[in-house]
Amino acid sequence: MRGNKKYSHVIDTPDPGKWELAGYEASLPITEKSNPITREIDKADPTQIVQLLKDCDAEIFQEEDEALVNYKRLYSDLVLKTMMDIIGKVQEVLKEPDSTLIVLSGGGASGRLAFLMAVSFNKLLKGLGQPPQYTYIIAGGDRSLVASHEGPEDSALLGIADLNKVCEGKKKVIFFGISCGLSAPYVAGQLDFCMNNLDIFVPVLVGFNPVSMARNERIEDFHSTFRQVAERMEKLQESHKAFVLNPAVGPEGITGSSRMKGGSATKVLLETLLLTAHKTVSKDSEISEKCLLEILRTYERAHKVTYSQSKKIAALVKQAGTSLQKKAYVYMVGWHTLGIIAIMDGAECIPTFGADINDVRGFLIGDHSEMFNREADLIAQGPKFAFSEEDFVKTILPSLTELDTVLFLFTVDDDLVEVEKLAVQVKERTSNMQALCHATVGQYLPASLKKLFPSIISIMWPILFLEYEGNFIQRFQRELSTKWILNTVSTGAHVLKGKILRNYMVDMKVSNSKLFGRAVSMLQRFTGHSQAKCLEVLLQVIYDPEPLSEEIRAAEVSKHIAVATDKTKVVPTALLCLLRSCSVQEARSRLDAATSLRGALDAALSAPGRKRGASKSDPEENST
Ligand code: F1P
Repeated sequence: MRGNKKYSHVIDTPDPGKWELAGYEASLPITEKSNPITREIDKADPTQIVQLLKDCDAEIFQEEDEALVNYKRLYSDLVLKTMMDIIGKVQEVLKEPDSTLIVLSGGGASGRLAFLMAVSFNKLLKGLGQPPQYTYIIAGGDRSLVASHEGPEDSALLGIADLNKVCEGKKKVIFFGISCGLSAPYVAGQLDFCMNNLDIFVPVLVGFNPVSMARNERIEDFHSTFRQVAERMEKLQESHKAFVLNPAVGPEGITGSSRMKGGSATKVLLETLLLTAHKTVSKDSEISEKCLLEILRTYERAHKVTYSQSKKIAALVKQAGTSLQKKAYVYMVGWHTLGIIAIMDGAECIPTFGADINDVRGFLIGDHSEMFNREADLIAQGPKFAFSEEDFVKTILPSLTELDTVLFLFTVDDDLVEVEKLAVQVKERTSNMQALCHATVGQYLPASLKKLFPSIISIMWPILFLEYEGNFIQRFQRELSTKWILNTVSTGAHVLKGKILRNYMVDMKVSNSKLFGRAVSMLQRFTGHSQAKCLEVLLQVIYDPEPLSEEIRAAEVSKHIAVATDKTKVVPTALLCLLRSCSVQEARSRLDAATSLRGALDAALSAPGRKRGASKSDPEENST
């Protein structure tokens, strides 16, 4: 451990990782690098999986090391200073509620977090008797909140149109565009639009790569790349007209899975910033670094408190993994915002692990009126968009079996009679029930509820005597803690099911341009073949049984994605074709016959006669 840390940390923040060294996977942005910590997560047991992901999460709080490449980190002076500058802008808007708006926007997990935070801060305002001042935008609209829908985040023009709609008639708007990888065209378009209308907008880009690593690929319906937009933002930051908030938090435990650390760090950064703005406005006090640090430390504390339950989390990983291995399901029912975290986690398993809709699925118990922009897009729209208590009771409960796992997520302040009622109903169908319960020291669960669950992860939080805004810290901690546990459980369960190779999401869905690029890069890394060859084979698999024509080869990536989105096992099939020099058909039948996808791919990687370079244990050497 380094001796000269600037702040007294709550958790032992790790030493700098190998990924920080200058040459490490140099061609990849941080958010797409593979994390050296989890290189062998595919072979880990549940206890090890929890430990590895805990260590990855701790990197969020790691300090900048000037002796190394010198990435900005969460606690870097520059980041704290940017946060304070943005807080100043947010304060101005909070003081003038008429015709002003704070917009949070993103695609996929980032859009769902935008939703969660808009809901939270409007609730905070409501408690003060003030009207809502926040809104969210998610690529693809409200349906993307509960279902996997990555395609719309590829359109910059759609982003601009959606932004225009919510900002109509507003005189001042703070716009937070979240894209963990500094990559989503949808967000790039919106930020660019804001910069063209600086009389109204203060744009803030939130993500976790340096601007020099922002995506530089052409955007099909736009004139600039994400990087060009981000560079323009950086220039405008000099005159405080735009801001880039982009500390490095290290590569994800599962390569590219920005729902994990990226999502958590988004929550930590923005909640800290917005809460400080509210606190200072209501107390009419100065913004201070001390105030920011105090809140950031509470999130560090949440990491420590959460992972003190590692043993029980590991048991849950094992149980969820067993359900998935037996082709059964993992349902998570969460009260209030914990339900939003559950829905988020389930929806993200679909693109990340090529999971089926019910494999891991979340439901929101409790009132959801006033949460959504267009609730009508979700209610009674069919099984794909089911998310509520009513949906769970009507459609899932009757079909539950002994092989399924049901996880209850609640706090002791929720309606425990209601929790018990649902738990009794679930228990009639499966004994595989688990609970994650948050309590404050001195609060206890009623014995009748306790005895319904074979095991409960009970997280005890210290009593905080705080003023009104400060109480939200407790709520945010519980949410983040739940997010960390659910991310670990769903990731761990899919690792146990054999969906991960080394630390790569080999069975991901090829459902947008970022994911298409990731698929090609993954094929190159594992096979050592050229980009052109990997692209060719990927297209063969996507279009199979149609042979590749020159017209297909020349088509825009969006066309390939439209065809690939609904197909399964695209990347593993392409990988097997390349590794075994076999046809698409043969690769498919091999995968269909295999008990574990990882097993089939691993066997191909270590087959005798395979070219060296393809199966190197050190992916760094094999970097593209
Ligand atoms: C947005 C996102 C991710 C999702 C998947 C596709 O990423 O939707 O949330 O898990 O990777 O992209 P970003 O714009 O926040 O980088």
